[in-house]
Amino acid sequence: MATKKSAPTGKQTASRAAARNTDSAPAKGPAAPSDAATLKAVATQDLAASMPHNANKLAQYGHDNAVNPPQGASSSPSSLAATGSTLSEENTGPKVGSMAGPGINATIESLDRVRVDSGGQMLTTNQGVAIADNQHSLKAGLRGPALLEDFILREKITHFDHERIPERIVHARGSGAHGFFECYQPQTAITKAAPFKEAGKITPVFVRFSTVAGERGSKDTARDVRGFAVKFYTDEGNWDLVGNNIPVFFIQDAMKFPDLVHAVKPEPHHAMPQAASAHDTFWDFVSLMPESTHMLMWAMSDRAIPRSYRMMEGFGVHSFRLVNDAGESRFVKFHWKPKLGTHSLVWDEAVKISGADPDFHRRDLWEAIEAGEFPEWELGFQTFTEEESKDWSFDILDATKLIPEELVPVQIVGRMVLNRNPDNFFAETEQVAFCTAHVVPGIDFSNDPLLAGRIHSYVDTQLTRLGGPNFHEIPINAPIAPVHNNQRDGLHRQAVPRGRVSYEPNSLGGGCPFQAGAAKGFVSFPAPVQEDKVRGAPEKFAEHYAQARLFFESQTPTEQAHIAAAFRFELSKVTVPAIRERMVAGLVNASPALAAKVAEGLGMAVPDPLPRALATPVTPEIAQSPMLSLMARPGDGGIRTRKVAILVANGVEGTSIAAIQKALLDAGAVGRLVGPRIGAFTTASGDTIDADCSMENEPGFLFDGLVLPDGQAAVDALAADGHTMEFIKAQYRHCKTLLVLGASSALLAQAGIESTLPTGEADPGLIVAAAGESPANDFIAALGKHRHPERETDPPKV
Ligand code: HDE
Repeated sequence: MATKKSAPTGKQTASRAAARNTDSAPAKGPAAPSDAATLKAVATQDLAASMPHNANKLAQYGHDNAVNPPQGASSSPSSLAATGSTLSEENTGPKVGSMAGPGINATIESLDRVRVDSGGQMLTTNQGVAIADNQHSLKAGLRGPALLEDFILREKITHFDHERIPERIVHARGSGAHGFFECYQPQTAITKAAPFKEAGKITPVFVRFSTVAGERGSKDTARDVRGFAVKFYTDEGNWDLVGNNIPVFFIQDAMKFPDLVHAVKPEPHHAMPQAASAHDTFWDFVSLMPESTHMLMWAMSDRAIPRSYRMMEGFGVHSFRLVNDAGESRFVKFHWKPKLGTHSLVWDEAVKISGADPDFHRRDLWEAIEAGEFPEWELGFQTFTEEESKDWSFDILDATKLIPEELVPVQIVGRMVLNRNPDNFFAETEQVAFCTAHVVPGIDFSNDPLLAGRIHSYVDTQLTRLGGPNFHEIPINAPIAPVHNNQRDGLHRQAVPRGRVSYEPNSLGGGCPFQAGAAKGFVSFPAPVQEDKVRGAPEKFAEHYAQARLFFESQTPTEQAHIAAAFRFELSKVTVPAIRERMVAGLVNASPALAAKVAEGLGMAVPDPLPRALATPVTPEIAQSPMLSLMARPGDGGIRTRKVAILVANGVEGTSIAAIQKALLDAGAVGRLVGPRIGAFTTASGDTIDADCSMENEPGFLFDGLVLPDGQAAVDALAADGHTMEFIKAQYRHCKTLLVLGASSALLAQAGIESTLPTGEADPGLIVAAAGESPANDFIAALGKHRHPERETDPPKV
């Protein structure tokens, strides 16, 4: 039934007409709302009028404001209509969803929003149109030409054509995982940073480990620095701790980074070698950059060939600042300490693994997480003041120097657990964008000139790599803290901001979003700056060798031997003798003993030392730092996640094999049955066992330990297969643990392996058991040592 409306008065009609205009309005707005449009006009007028002047402006000057900015003035509208974009904003539907509540930015809600599960679903185009036939192009007749009209084919091929994005210029090869950081004790006395506010506080993280030099498809086990980048999704914004597994760096100033990277990357004329520093241009550059010597010691040590991402330390490298609520600041160096201890490969092993399994580290991380063996690190702070650091022999702004743990102990503040593999490598691991500029209140920068360049570089590089300025909205990069600002538009924009205000100050948005002020917002620590504008480096940066020596002299003899062998290998690959000579001349300044060893290995005389930039050597605070040795952190001696090969063939003595496999599984290790081929084998007692890998598809150096079985027929079969000898020799040469059961001691003899060490003492990694003995416990204990370097000779005997 139609209702009769009363005729509008002239005044109402005028104000309603005015409220429907977008280009002019009378001197006075409507006095009272009579419909939605006038309500919006009234509310807008009231909101603008509630800010008769810019209250923020009055307090914007002077030092006090600079260090303690106030929160911005804001006012709330009487109706959300005042700040909305449209009158119809409250219309909801499956496409537009329901209107975001005040202050909510739906683009940063749970990733479920963007997760896709195609289970039980039919194929569609990107427009959601169901595809009837995914096998054929559209043609004029069964044997006729393909038609341009085929939008389904063109959409599919066009998308495919653009499926690759530029790889990272450095750290292209990497693997990632989700997890959390848990704070042990509040650190509020030294920092107000969100993750450290309460005991037990959980902050989600995403971590990406990487190599530096190789391209995206390169091998995992290259000799290289490893990236260790952690994105903390804190409730006060994202904090990225973009570190490495080595606490120092090659260069002191960002100005030299492109030179360093050009030198280490494949040489520009023939694009070789891939993922390797063992070539002319790298050694040419670093031998001309004596500040690199310390980092080279680390890069030539076994730190550069980790056994697993799970078994390496991480370091923030630069000095950063912590700032507390009272505005007080201390410097800090960040450390990640792996619960499994620090363990590495040996070079011969790394080279071989790179052929058999270039994804060795990616696979290891993935498998451990899928198996519920969640990798874990503890986070430590080394904190110190400017005053304390003044007298140190090195400058804390120099990223080629570390602070020995014996000088400033590391305080453990929490732990990080990685407990979830990404659902999709590209969407998460490839698209994640770390940036040293991503800090939160409570964390700040030092004036390290290397760090300054990084603060710029990371966002800049993503603009090309991720295709524009909105990469922060890609789900893996989006913070869980709400995002509200007046940045707008750009390629691939996801957020749909409400209203017409995209500037500040404003009154039409009630002043929102308003500046947070010092109480909640990020305020740079007001470190005084009062010097000449110069391009230069401080005096202490001229010292290049003291910490290289400290590092070398803090290593065990085996580690020192590996460093010398790595220099020998790398420099032997250099084709220009003058470069080799220059490099060894630099090493003389760091360690004459090391230089002599390297020179001997290269068949050259020890050259005169390079001239030093600093004539008088400094006296370092300490001469040895045992914590710099990989051996300082053996882990708990357990064998969880270690992989052990148990060789099998027809006629194998099955009972002892089953007992060992069970004992290994009970201890958290993975014992795999490896046969001359995969598939079923018959044991001596007629049972069937199944080999799930073969000596061909999983060679010996992929395993942490080896069990040689009892059973004469099996031993005979294995003895006749050349792979068996390679298997045994690789295990032995790489100082791993071998368990030799019963009849298989003949295989040891065939491989030319002595049952004792070169010294004549018993080999702790070689457990030989007579038939019927059950030496599982001895084997597991020896395996827990990871390696038995006592066995090692250079060159290897086997
Ligand atoms: Fe990086 N570095 N870097 N770097 N870096 C990049 O950023 C750069 C440096 C590190 O898993 C790039 O997103 C400059 C030190 C890691 O995605 C780029 C300088 C340390 C990762 C960049 C340095 C690092 C990168 C390439 C000298 C250890 C991988 C792609 C001033 C503290 C992060 C990207 C990931 C990646 C620049 C030196 C660690 C080009 C200019 C020192 C772990 O922006």
